[in-house]
Amino acid sequence: MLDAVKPETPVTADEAQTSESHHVGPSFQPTHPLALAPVTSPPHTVDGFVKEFLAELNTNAGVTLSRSTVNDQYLSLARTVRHYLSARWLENTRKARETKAKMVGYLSAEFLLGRQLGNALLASDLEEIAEQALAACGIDIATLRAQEVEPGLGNGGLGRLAACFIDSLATMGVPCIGYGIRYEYGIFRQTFVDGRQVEQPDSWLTLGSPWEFPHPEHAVQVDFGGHTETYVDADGTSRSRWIPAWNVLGMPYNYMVPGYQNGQVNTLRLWSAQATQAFDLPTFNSGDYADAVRAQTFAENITKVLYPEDSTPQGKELRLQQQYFFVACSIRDFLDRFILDGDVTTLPERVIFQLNDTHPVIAVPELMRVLVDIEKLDWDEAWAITQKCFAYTCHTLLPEALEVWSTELLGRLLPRHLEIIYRINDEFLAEVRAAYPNDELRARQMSIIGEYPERAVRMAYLATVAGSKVNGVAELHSQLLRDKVLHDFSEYWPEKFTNVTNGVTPRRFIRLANPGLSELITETLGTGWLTDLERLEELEPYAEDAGFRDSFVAIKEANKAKLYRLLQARDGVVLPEHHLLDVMVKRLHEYKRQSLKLLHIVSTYEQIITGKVAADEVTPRTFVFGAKAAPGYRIAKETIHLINSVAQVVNSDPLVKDVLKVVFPANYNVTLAETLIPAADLSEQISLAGKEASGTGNMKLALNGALTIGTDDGANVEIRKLVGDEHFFLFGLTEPEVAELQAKGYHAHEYYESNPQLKATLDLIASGHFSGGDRGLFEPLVSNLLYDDRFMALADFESYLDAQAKVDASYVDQDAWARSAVLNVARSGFFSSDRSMRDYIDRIWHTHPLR
Ligand code: 26W
Repeated sequence: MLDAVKPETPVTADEAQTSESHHVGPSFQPTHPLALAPVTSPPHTVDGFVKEFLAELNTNAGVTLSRSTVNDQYLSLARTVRHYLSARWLENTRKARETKAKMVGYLSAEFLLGRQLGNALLASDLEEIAEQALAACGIDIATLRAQEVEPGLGNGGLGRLAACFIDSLATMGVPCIGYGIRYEYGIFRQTFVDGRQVEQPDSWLTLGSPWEFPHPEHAVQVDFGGHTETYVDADGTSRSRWIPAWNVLGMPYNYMVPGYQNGQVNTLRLWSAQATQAFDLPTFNSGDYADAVRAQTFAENITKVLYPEDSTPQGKELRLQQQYFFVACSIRDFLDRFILDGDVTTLPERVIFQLNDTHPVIAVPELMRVLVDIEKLDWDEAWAITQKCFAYTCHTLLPEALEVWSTELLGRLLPRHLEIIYRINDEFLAEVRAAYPNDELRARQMSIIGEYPERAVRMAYLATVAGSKVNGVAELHSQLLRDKVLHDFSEYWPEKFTNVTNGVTPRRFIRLANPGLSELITETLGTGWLTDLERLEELEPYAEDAGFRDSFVAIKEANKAKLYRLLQARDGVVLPEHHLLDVMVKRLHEYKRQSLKLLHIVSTYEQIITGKVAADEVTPRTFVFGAKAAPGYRIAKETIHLINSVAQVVNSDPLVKDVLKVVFPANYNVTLAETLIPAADLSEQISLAGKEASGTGNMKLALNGALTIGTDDGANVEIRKLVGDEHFFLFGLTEPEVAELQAKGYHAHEYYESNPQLKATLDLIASGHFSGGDRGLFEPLVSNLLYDDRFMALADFESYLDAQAKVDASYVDQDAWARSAVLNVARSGFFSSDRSMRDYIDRIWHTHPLR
């Protein structure tokens, strides 16, 4: 059946390669003065903007202002802002190509971009002009901002980090192309039905996407399936070639990545799949209409939807198709558009491809295939080039999150790539055996090919063998990669392993999300801090300034009020003022321990309703959750259900007298984060030590003046070191203590037995108190904590509650709290993604800004 739909075997992608043929070529002699003039951007004036906007509305949207819809106006506004950036964009790309600058090729299956309009207006310094121009047209720009649908082309941390990184590289003027996938449907929209997560498709493209530039003329053909054969070529060399069974076309869509008011604009190129031959006329004429378009549907499926898992790969064939598709397009595209003289041996001087986790690692055998099979380089020369062109960032510590692809599936989908991986492994193991003679166990341990439970390619090992550098995303994480996850490799290649602690872009997560705080900082320090964030340390003395603290607190209160207005408008939730805002926003995962947060809430509630403490003795708190669960992750979805059920009971229990509120706004995404994070007082970073690679929400919250309660995990360790122990609520087992307890054998039930408050808390949940008396509903979750508790929530319960008691006590002294909050901001400048980029450039990429 399947074979029928696969298009006939055309020439291979490489033979069909369309190189520069579509450019106008040498005979192109423009004469008109305008055609010779450099591309300019429109006048940076209100009138200039009005003129561009109305032209867009009338000529592009084809409507008059008076008849235009909000969406017409939004699309026209977006396109108008594009005009102001495109001149610089074209100039940048030209300069990068002509100066043969070394570029960063950031390969990522996810880019969680967030809304584009605000950032584009900021980057092009058009905020005021646009607001005035639209007001002059009778339009409130806020209405148009709200019209934008955010491109949810990512799951969480990894995808958002990629977006922060390309923003920083553009702002630093470093030439970079982000390469990824243009999913037709991004991360699902989360709704709650009776407190349970229900996923809705994310049709983000329905109303058009004004920020993308399709370039069908740069389409790339990508092959799949088939078999390989060896042959002897003209000069007697035995070679292999791939005879693919089917192919699709990769359509590129360019997105601008504007630097912050520096005239630099980099490119994000996202690929969308479509059938090489969209429509099969003979089949159609034979009356089988469905069959005639099946190829198109089949091809489009490849980039139809983002896989919503962010830790447990499902090993689905379509996922591998997605990974190979965007990687093959990207490598072909880079060679076509930047290696103009066709001399691929110069590639290492022209690009460093950063592998954003294992998802794009199939790029390694793909480049080898192109260099050996197409460019006819010999293996060793090709391998030397490949090793210089790649570097690998690992973003996880969970063994189950490390991708492996069965040789059965790889051999079927990408037969030539499997051959190449086998050869890479053979040559590598020969080296290992030479270095560790008669230590076959080590060779088997380090082999890229694993044998159990099935023969499979270990993508993290392939990335480590091929990459020039391997880095973790926080000091503790990178140390654990060296000591545990990739120990054999770091022992063999110590110099290959490094660390680059994550960062976040201050443009989006301070300037755009928290304009009040930004103004206060600029009033105090002047401008410049937004691209040199460690200047925030100059705020330290102001922590002692009561006036400054008052302004700081007033801004926090205003941000809270803005959040409350949003939650009331969105979900009809009315929240009491003057509550400590306790925020836990991140993907729902057991290792992140939303369950421990829940135990704290239920324990506090239990003490009030049982009279152990009087409601008015408790520091009034509003607990805010934001979290999506992977649709197939049962325990995560049950935890969401329990959180919503606890919220319902606590929020309506008169005994609690409003001192506790629990809210869980659905569909946590970048846009909601931009309103939530500036309002937070307390940042919950409570993962089991040794499980969270870094975290980036922790950085955003600290930079917006929230105090952190957290374990010594991921980047929390570096946040605590910089802000100071007295301004951080540390608790819990350390990573070595966790390892020791795991080795000794951890029995969660013992903690339940030995801690009466923990017992009372779990018993209350088990009693059905939050499920209308139905004891069975949350029994699986309770027994999972009592008898499994893989992430030791019960072991850290007591220490966590002690830390929360310290939080309660500290918050009473609002001024001392404000002082700590100011110092958190002042001492968190290190967590700018600009600093991360400087580290990547110094330790891994060795590129530099465009001169
Ligand atoms: C389905 C397979 C899969 C496996 C892992 C999909 C996505 C992943 C990502 C690596 C998960 C992820 O987002 N990791 C997070 O990366 C952030 C950026 O470095 C870190 O700050 C977080 O600690 C880490 O969990």
